[in-house]
Amino acid sequence: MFVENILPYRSRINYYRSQEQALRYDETQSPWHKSLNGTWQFLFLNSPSEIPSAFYEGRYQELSWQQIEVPANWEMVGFGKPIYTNFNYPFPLNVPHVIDENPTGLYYREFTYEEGLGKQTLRFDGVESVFEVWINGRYLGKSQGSRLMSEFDITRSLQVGENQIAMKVSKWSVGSYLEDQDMWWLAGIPRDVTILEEADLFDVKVTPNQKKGTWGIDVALTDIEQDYPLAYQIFFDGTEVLVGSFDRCSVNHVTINQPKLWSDEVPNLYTLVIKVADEVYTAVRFGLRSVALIDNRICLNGELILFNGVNRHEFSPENGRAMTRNEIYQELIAIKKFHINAIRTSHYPDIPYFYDLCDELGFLVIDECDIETHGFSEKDCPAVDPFWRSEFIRRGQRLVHRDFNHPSVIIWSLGNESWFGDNFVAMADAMRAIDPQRLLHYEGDRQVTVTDFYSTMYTSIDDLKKRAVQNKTQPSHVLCEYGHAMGNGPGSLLEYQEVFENFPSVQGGFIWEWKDHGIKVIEDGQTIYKYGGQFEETVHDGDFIIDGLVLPDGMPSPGVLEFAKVIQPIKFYLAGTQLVIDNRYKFRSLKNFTLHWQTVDETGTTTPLQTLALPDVEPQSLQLVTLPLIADSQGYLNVSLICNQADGVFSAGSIFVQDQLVLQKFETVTKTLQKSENDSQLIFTTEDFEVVINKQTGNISQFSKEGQALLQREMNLSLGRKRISNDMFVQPQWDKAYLNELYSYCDSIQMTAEKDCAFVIIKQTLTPPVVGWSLKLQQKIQIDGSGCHIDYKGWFAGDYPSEVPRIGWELPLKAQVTEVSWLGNGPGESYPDSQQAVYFGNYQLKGEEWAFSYIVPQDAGNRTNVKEVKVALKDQSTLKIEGSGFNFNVIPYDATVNGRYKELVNLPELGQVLRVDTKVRGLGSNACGQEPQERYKAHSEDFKGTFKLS
Ligand code: IPT
Repeated sequence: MFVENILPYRSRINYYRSQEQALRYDETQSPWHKSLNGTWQFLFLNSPSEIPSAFYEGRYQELSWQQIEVPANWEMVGFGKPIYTNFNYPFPLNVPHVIDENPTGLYYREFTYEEGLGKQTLRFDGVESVFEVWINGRYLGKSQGSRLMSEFDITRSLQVGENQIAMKVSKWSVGSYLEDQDMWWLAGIPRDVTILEEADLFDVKVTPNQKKGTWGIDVALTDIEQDYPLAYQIFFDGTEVLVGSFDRCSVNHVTINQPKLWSDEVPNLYTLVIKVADEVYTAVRFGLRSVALIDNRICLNGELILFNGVNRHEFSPENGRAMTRNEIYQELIAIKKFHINAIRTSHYPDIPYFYDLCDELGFLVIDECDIETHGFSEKDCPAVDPFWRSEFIRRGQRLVHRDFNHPSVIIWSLGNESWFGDNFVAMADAMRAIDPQRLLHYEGDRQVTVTDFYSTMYTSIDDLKKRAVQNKTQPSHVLCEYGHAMGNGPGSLLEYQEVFENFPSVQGGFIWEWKDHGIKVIEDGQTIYKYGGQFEETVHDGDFIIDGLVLPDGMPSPGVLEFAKVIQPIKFYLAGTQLVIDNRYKFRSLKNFTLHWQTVDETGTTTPLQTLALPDVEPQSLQLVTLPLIADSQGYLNVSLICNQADGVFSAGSIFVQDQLVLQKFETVTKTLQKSENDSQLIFTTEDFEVVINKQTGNISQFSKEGQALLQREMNLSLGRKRISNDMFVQPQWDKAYLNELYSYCDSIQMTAEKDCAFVIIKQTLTPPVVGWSLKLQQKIQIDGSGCHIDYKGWFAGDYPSEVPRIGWELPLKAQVTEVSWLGNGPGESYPDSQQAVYFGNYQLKGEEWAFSYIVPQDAGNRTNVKEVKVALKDQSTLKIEGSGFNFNVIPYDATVNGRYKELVNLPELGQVLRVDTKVRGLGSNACGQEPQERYKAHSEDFKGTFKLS
């Protein structure tokens, strides 16, 4: 019912006449490749029942033909009309029947055939949606699966001299039930038709592999009667790096010395050229790369992948799905220029040339099968109906075979929006049997039963974080669609990106979608782009097809500029008077860039552009760069990296990345800085200060001033406070969540240190015992002669309480506080909803005067809107804290408020704990009345703050 006489599935093989030709990898230049693209005779009918008998009887000359080009979707060249639906089917759901009103095209052409090699194959890269084919009047076979390759053996059908080929193509088929993608319903022959001259090698499959530190490839050869050995050569960058011969008809292992790995960042490609017979060569381009789950995380060459991707439909406003090579090339160049690293081929396999370019340019591809049954209800969807089982399996197998050799394809996707059922289970098994290496994706597999990771669409940031508690046994989460780019949009991309970058289990996503697919029409001399409902469709979904980051003609929208900035692989920060460059690439260092910079003051006046040659910056590392002039500048700093020479798709002289930073007023105290490190600590020392960072927890474990250590134990971010009487109803929830006992793990530390400054980025996870929630924290710490600057951001994850008593840092001191002087609200205490009797100013109090003493001890002593505090300690040391309006408090050590002080409370002499809080909950009257108003609560939302210790 689905296919007849098609050849067994295999890779999309091509033959060349010489080794040089094989290396050029352009099948269209090979004499063993005869294209049947071009002008065909065409007869367009409203239904297959109108097909004249002369066609079936091979009396082609009797028909009154029109003409059409192949490849083309016939609706795009004046035959029939396109229909746009999102998930509704434009025909009745009556499986397996096909309506009689079924636009059908008869195709016919003649071609000359000269004797070639021993075997001839007729290859169709895609016909929508079903076709039958005749050679010289004899029926050859049938196929469907619109975006899949079908091949037929025509060795015995051809004759030397003139030949005829005829095809019947229909828009609707039983296969259409599986092709309900959100796109235009189009028909015809939108992809290449080719006759291949073949020698006796049927298939070559190259699998990169890494064993015990060596890289190589497994080459699986499938032949028919081939005599061995077969000579091969391997080339890299046009140079032969290996020669040898394959001596058996199965899997041959080849080791590759000095391997150059493939990645989306550095797409190194090798070419394997096999001499199959005299003047017959085949070539496979391959990349050495590994794709694997490591602790459930999706990794490329051992490094965590972050998908900064787009969904891409294959569509051109002029040609529909019959995109030309040039259109595909221009589009991929544009995508690459926006630093997008991944493409999901929504929702079907693309034109083969697309994958060659992805290998070459460096994209991570989720290669999606041609299955979507969105318009069915879950109960009777094809995924659960045994009728469709074999076709699900067949489509999966055809996809994996066809694209097997492409390094860019790292994940197979079973399809889109088709619910879930046994047919997907069988399909996944069949795909893994052919390719056990790559990972499987399918969004409909909500329980991750056959797939390798969890995939959802348009999930809210809150829901992403709810699921993202740190747990190695939990499958990763990828948003196969998010950021709906319809019309003006999408927004909130930065907030998504922060979650992707800080939660290793959330590995990024794919914007819906790259391009608007309007159809270009010239009306009254004006170019317009039509969408659903503008072609007299009865069922349609309007402008839901105009939902891309770029317009139909490729014009970038503001949305794509925003996306490119948000995902930029290089970030910039200011560390006082210096610039920090953060190279987030996993595999490529930054070489050959010039930094351009200038400042912009509050009136918009810019300083002249300055340039600076950049030092090389290693992948995943930070680099401090001194910009001498910005010391007393105010306003903004504009920076950009300019390519000194062509860099991938970027031409020499073009802007690679850019940013604008806010200049902070900065006290410059230049003191020599020393850095040292041991297994558990990073230590930074200047003449006046020493900062020690605990590499296990990621916290500052000691801050010393003039040789005197101030901290009793490490600083830590905490949420608890001693119960306030009016917190009596909310406190039990906080206790249940173990809010007062957060343990800290360091996820990563990055550092750059120059002679007078160090800059450290620390990512941490804070977790309570027992319960399933956590906090992600990111600290940027700058240490220099003026002290230690801490800039932090945090995100709640998992099943966390919706509000907390406070959010901020505790600094457990060694010695008693004798005096506090501060600039902020005072002199008495204040809380967010109780601040009328305090006044901003400079104040000073003795340690014992700090907090009001309630009969029932409870949290007291908070000061709001504090900009600067000086604390004098009993051991004669002092500590200064500066910030912009924080909450400040001095409290006694109390293990019930911070479980981490348990081991300290019995010490003979203890200091106090300083708090520098970004949020504090108001007081309210809830013991008997109301909770604090919402605006005075400390909601468990993303938070941030900055302060300086000196
Ligand atoms: C989702 C589809 O997968 C995609 O093809 C597109 O239609 C998109 O929506 C909307 O533009 S499905 C939706 C029900 C989330």
